[in-house]
Amino acid sequence: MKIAIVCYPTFGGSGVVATELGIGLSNRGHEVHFITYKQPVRLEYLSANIHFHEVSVPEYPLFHYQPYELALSTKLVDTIKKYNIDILHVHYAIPHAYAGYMAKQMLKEDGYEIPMMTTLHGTDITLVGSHNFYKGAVNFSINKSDCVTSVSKSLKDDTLRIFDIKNDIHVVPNFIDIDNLNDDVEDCQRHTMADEDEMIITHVSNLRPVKRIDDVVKIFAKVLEHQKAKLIIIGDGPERDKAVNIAIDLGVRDRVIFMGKSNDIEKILCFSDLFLLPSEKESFGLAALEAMAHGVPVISTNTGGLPEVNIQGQSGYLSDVGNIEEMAENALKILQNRETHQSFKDAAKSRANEFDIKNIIKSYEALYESMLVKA
Ligand code: GMT
Repeated sequence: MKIAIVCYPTFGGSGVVATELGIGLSNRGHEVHFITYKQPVRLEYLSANIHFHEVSVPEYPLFHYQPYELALSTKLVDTIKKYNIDILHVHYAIPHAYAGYMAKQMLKEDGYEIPMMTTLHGTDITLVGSHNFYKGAVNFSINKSDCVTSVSKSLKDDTLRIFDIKNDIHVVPNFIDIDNLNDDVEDCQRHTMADEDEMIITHVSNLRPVKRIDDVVKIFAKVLEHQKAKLIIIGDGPERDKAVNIAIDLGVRDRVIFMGKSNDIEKILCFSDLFLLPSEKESFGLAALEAMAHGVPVISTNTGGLPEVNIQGQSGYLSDVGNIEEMAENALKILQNRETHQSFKDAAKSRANEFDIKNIIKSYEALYESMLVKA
């Protein structure tokens, strides 16, 4: 099949999922065309069957906001026609489903029918999409999609609760490419980060308020009262300075390492002992799944889709949002006993294996096929 994928090219989870899906599809012989404003960060190489088409939006002084949707729709129409694309798959409803629908209509004028799949990722529904400024257009474009998927059951439920959705929503969970995990111990330089007797606790996110970075630092400070440890925070975003200040206030600044944005998360996860994800909302929690795949137990909240990924008392523990005390206690429960730690590590890894791309990608292919039959 020839598949056009629209996504955000940045470090966010939806862009990562879209990119990994495109790479996985290309490995299975499909021709994949990424259409977005920058080469996706996880797309390290292009090949005979992976293409990238850049959407450019030239500045014009009249525009306070550059009309990206217009440029994206135009690029979609041109690319779909030029490469004779079979399926359009947009990730993150805003504004991709809307631009995709416009492209579909423009193509129809030329007698070209293309089925569009919209994959809902989370904040496009919960935080941003539900806002009255966007809600009507998001509702409309989800209903105009030929197939809709969501990355968790919880997100499907949220979508049906918040919007007036007429079509089915298929739950296709996020995934991980287990065969291509970089688990090479040669690369695993634990000694560069911590002493032998220190535990390494990790957090990865875009440091936005929804991630509750202050809770990450507060949980860590409580753990430190009983356990020598370092906290590694990977990613960057608006809450970074706040996190630095809280670390200073709590007297733990010298134990917290801010790594910034990174494409080498695997090199940190390989020696991490515990992963913290105390988010306010999380439709799935791809960062937790990536940690688990490396055998890192997860202390998370029980919000959204996290209970569909992290299993209470096995791969980690889940607490109510803001329950810092309990999250710190559970962290210590895992870290302070070698056998317990090992059993959580094993359980995290085997739970992550259930989300292997080999199983999940077939669901997307089956849905693509069904859209082609209907078209
Ligand atoms: O907030 C983020 O983590 C980024 C955001 C995105 O859209 O890129 O992530 C959302 O999609 C991810 C991939 O499907 C999910 O794993 C995240 O849980 C989800 N984030 C939220 O729901 C807050």
